Order: sequence, then structure tokens, then C-alpha cells
Amino acid sequence: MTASLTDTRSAEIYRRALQRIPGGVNSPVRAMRAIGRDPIFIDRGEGAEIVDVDGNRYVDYVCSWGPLIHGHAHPEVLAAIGAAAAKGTSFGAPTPGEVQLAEEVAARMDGVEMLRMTSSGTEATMTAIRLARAATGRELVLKFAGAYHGHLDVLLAEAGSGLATQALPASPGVPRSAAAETIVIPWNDPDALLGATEGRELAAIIAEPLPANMGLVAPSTGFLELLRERADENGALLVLDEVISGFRVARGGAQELAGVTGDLTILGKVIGGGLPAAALGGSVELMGRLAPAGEVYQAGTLSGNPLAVAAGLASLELLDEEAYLRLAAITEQLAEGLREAGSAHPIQVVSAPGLLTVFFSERPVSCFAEARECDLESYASWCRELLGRGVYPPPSQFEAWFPSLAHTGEQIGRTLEAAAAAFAALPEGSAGR
Ligand code: HOZ
Repeated sequence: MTASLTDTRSAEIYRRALQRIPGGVNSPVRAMRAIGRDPIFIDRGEGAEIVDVDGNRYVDYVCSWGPLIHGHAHPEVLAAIGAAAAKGTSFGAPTPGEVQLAEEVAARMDGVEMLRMTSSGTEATMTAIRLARAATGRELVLKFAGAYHGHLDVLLAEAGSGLATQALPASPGVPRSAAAETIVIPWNDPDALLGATEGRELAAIIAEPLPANMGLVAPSTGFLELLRERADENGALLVLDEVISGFRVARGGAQELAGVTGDLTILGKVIGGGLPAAALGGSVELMGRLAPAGEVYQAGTLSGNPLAVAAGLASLELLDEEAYLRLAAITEQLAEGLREAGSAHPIQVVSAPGLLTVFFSERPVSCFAEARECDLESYASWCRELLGRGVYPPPSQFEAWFPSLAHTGEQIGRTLEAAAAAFAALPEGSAGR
């Protein structure tokens, strides 16, 4: 039986939103167009659940797309924000918390000796590219199809996340000159990597060490090591984008799991604890080139904002070894259960601690081209069914689920029941690749 939800109030707010906000939303994926419905307007979050403006309650697997590793409105994170806010919300002058956060990140991540904070991952990536170009005296950047590093011109070609969701190969408005500086090759393709790094002077190779913007597509064995090797041989910097994986899959991010260290690391999401913050980290030598220590210019009025720093610090303090073991167990329980619930359907459930994707595909997905071949229609129907049954999944095949430390066994049990019913409600013959 098809499940639906009452969304009168959401629909009314959406009508107003369409008049004043492009597409009615401030970031495309949340519009839910890829799953054939209108956006759901949220009233509040409590732990692993959200409640919409119509009073519908959902177990939330978007969790703000990653920052909320402790779930919504965690009391310690709220207390830290409250205490910081009581002292003033922004100064445009340095505060001690920024130093503490930089020290904390340096203690957790190999390769991060210094940190520069920004307000968004896009800004941090923009700075990383500028810094790589300044450090190498070169301009070309190599990226992977299906990777998403924010919405800066130079990295929008064949990007994952919102571009993939909308099936856009690139965005109008990106000058040809910016696109000409970018080389895009398939993920997990050693021959393409060897070919692209031969005979070209690259400023940077940029990658998500655990790509999660085309769905979750892990690197094949040895691929990250090959990235490191090719960057070194070429003289390019290896820029690892851990906006999603950083502090989530392990204390030191995906780099710790893989044993491969980037020259520059981009961080976001968890580092801001649910408030707008991101960062760029690297060696003293490289980071020391940023103004005012060096000549590579970068700045931001709200960079290192005291509320975001307090939320980030509080989030990191709660992330001890036990937390990572628990997050891995929560994710595994969800992944196993989804495999079982969907065993009669052509799906692939891929997971890493705190991350998961259900690909509607008969075969494993190892690159963007394969992700694009998934049965997007069935994924969309399944998501609509989940929403009608009180589970909020990422409304796009090209995004990851974000199970958090707040998800209880009971909530996962409810999710799996809903998932099984949603699979059962799919039209006959829905198939993957
Ligand atoms: N680009 C984000 C997911 N990778 C979505 C951001 C949002 O819509 O909030």
C-alpha cells in the first residue's frame, strides 16, 4: 500500500517561498525534485528525529547533510552555543576558541599543522586551489567525475551532489577559461589517472578520499596511494576534501583509515557542529603562505565565528574512541538491516562509519558513470514511500545517508520496518542496472 503524508502547511509555505526564493529553497537538493515531490518545511529537530510544520515526525538520515553527528539539538552543543552567544555573536577580531579548535584539529589529523577557518566548504576549497596554484606556480587542476567540492567555478564540471541530482554536466555562468583549467577523469580508474598526470603540469589533484556526493563510492584498493604517488611525481599538491568524511568515519577522517595524507585537507560539517564553519589545513610551510603570514589572500567577516567554533569544539569533545565504535555499530546495523529488507530487489548497500548509500543497481557502483545508471525512478518512489512512513532519507540517489550517534536501536528498527514496507510498495519489475 502506498504511504502518503499530510503536508498542507508545507505546501502553503512552499507556495510563498516560490515567490521570494529561487526554486523555493536556499540549496537545490532539499527541493526534493529528484524524488518527484515538493520540499518539506521543518519545524524542529530532537536527537535523531525531525518534525515538520505539519507535525509529521521522521527518523532523520540527512542530519543537515553531515554536521549533526550527535543528532539535533544535542544539549552539550546547545549549551556551548548558548554560552558563546551570551558573550557576543561576532567580533571581527580573534577569540581564544579559534586557537583551541586549531589545536584540537592538529591533534586529530596527520598533515594538519595549521588551520584557516572559513564559513563554508566552498570557500575553503577555493582557498585550497588558490594556495596550490601559488605554491606550484601552475594552474591546472585534476578532479574526479561525481566528486563535489562546493560550487566554485573551477570544480563544477561533472560534479556530484546537486549537479548530479539535477543531471547538469556543468553550470551556465562558468567561464570557458575556468573550465579549461580543470581536467576531469573517472574515479577509481588508474589508467585514466596515469594518463592525465603524464606530461601535464598540475597545480593540484583534488579528491574526496571517501566520495559521498555521487552516493558513497569507496576508493578501490591502492587508488588513494596511487593518487599520492602521482601527485608527488607530477609535483602537484594532493588536496583531500574531507568536508563529509572528516571527524565522521574516524577521529582523523578517511585519511586515517586509508593511511594516505594530503598536502592540504578541506574540512567542514562536523567542525562547525551545525553552525556555518569550514576550514583548510596543511603544513606550516604551505599554510604559512596565507595572508597575513604570506601573500596568498583569503579573508572572511564571519570566519572563525565564536558560536560556530564553540559548537565545533563541543562536537569534537564528544567524539572519543567509544563514540566512533558506536557510530560504526549503528551504521552497520542499519546497513545490514537495509540489505535484508531489500533482498528481493536489485540494490547495493554501501557503508562506512556514519555514512551509507542504497544504490538501486544490480551491480556494485565504483564510479559516477555507474552511479548514473542506477534506477533513479525506483529510488525516488522508495524515498517517497519512506517519507510517508516516517523516515527522512536523502532525496537523491547521489547523496549519502548520515546515521548519527543519536540514532537508537528502536529508531533503526522502525526505519527497517518502514524500509521493508517501502520496498514492498515499489511497482513490480523495478530494476537497477
Ligand atoms: N550539497 C549538499 C549535499 N551534499 C546539500 C546541501 C543542502 O541542500 O542543504
